[in-house]
Amino acid sequence: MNQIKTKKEETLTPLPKFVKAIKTKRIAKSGLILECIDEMRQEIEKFAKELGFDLVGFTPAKISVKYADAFTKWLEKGKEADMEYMKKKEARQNLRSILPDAKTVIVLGVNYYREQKPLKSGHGRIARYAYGRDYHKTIGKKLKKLENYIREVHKGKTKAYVDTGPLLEKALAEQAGIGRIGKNSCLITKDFGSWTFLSEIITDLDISNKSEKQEIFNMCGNCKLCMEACPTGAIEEPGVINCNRCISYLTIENKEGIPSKFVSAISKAKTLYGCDICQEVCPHNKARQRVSNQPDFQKPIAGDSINLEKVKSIKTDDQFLKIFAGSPLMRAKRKGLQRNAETIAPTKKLSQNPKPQNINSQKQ
Ligand code: B12
Ligand code: SF4
Ligand code: SF4
Repeated sequence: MNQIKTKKEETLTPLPKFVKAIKTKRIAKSGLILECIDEMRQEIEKFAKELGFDLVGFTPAKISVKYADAFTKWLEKGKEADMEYMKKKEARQNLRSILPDAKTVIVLGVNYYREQKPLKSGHGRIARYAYGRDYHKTIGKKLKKLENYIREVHKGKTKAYVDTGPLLEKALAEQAGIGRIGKNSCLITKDFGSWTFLSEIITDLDISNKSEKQEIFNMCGNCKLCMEACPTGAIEEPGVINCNRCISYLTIENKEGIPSKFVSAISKAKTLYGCDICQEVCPHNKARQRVSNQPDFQKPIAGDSINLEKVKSIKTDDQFLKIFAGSPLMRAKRKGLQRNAETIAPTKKLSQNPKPQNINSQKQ
């Protein structure tokens, strides 16, 4: 790597131009001459912000034992429901199984908060994250540009994810000082609350803030508002979600019917796709949320609610695709979204054995 050189190497490899231009930093303690790491971090952060990332943090590419253990326990108790992809343990606990020389994870946050209009009668609520274009696509594009920059300018290897790989994203974000995990299990940031998408670039550049202390704000304390507000009791312990009970899982990932014990809660909450309840009640969010200025998130596809009868009336998958192409709602497919609409507002069925009418008695 060209940014770290021992005294011996100093005369051997000429520094590339961009490095020469940067002020050199010497850290005598380790015996190594560490050059321009701070500046490199600053440059990456600056470019990331130009691309529209709101938050940037750096952490060593090693997941702390406390997160790895919590994840193992969560799996052992079957809290992942039917999400088979959550069982990939190896990569979540060892980032070097993804990128063998991994040294640093650059964690990036994007604010997606938006206000919602009061829910109209006959409508179902869409979680805020799914208002417009799918964030995997919009953030994925930004990540590509940042990866290219890191590869070309800083000669680093990279591997990027936005909810697309086997990473413990919230744990990495907490390690990188982007925010703290609350009892609702969401990563709550200082600047935007938990209305923040996370993404990461794993790199072989050794540029993490190893010595920097994370600024910690007072988290949950005695508050339990999210646990009390959850309509299905899915936050079973502080920071632990049982997906089998979570409306977000039940209305998005779940491929089966909605279990009857949750029908009344979903019908009452009118959550057609996803669920924001445990974030809406959080005092940290109330104090920090700011409407997102990301151009990509301004244009509605699903919007903040949908008429339930309209959802039910979609006849074919092609029709569904025409309405929701590019939206996160594609994940539930027509079948899933219509199941959710039926759960909130069951279609009145005609009696299966209608009484035969006496033709003679019919009024003319
Ligand atoms: C699986 C998954 C889900 C599942 C399970 C959610 C969950 N909490 O695990 C379901 C489908 C329910 C779901 C729902 C939602 N999701 Co989701 N989901 C994921 C995914 C793919 C993996 C999460 C995971 O690894 N879970 C396993 C458990 C073990 O991990 P964990 O919650 O991180 O647990 C840690 C902490 O609880 C902590 N911990 C352990 N003990 C204790 C004790 C205390 C006291 C505390 C405070 C913490 C703590 O250590 C654990 C290990 O890391 C991530 C993307 C990713 N690759 O990380 C997105 C992700 C977490 N989801 C996201 C979003 C936006 C949502 C929803 C808001 C969507 C919606 N509106 O419907 C909801 C929120 C529901 C909620 N309260 O969590 C965002 C969260 C962003 C943020 N700022 O937190 C992520 C990061 C996607 C992204 N790239 O932006 N999701
Ligand atoms: S997303 Fe909804 S159902 Fe899931 S834990 Fe939060 S409040 Fe409960
Ligand atoms: S609602 Fe209260 S307990 Fe839940 S995450 Fe927010 S501060 Fe923590």
